Amino acid sequence: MSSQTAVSIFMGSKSDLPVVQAAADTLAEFDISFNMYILSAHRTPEEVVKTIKESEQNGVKVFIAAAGMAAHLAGAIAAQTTKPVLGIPLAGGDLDGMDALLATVQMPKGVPVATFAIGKSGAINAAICAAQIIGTSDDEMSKKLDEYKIKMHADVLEANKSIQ
Ligand code: RP5
Repeated sequence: MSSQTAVSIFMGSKSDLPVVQAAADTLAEFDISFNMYILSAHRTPEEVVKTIKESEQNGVKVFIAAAGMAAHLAGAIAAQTTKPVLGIPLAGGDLDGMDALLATVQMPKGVPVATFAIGKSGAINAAICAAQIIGTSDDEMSKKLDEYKIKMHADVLEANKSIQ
């Protein structure tokens, strides 16, 4: 484990990794240091708490948590930290992610979890939001975010041009 890490990504199961990888890849695009953990609010609750504390000692500024079904992981992390917690609801159960979306977004007052779209888009946006949080006190990160937006704009115009 590195001594200074900006983001900790938690996911509830190894089965979540293919989607959560999009968050990791996006953080890497922004050169943000992170650690990733497969730990479950229900199956390994003590290890979740221990890893939150270790993350904070390592200087983590933002937590990202992805889980499906009852999806208590983001809320369980928010219960233990005052750092921002970004929740990614995942599809996988019979309810296709609606279960995880509601579980992640419906936090009681005083314990916020910023909740993103279900699945890969949510994973990417959670990572961009982590970059934005870091960018509030880091001009270089803020510049990278400006460049990201400019490229997105150019890509859409290019796609439009390609079908004319
Ligand atoms: C959640 O239950 C996990 O985040 C995962 O999305 C879902 C199913 O887990 P597995 O049964 O695939 O381990 O806790």
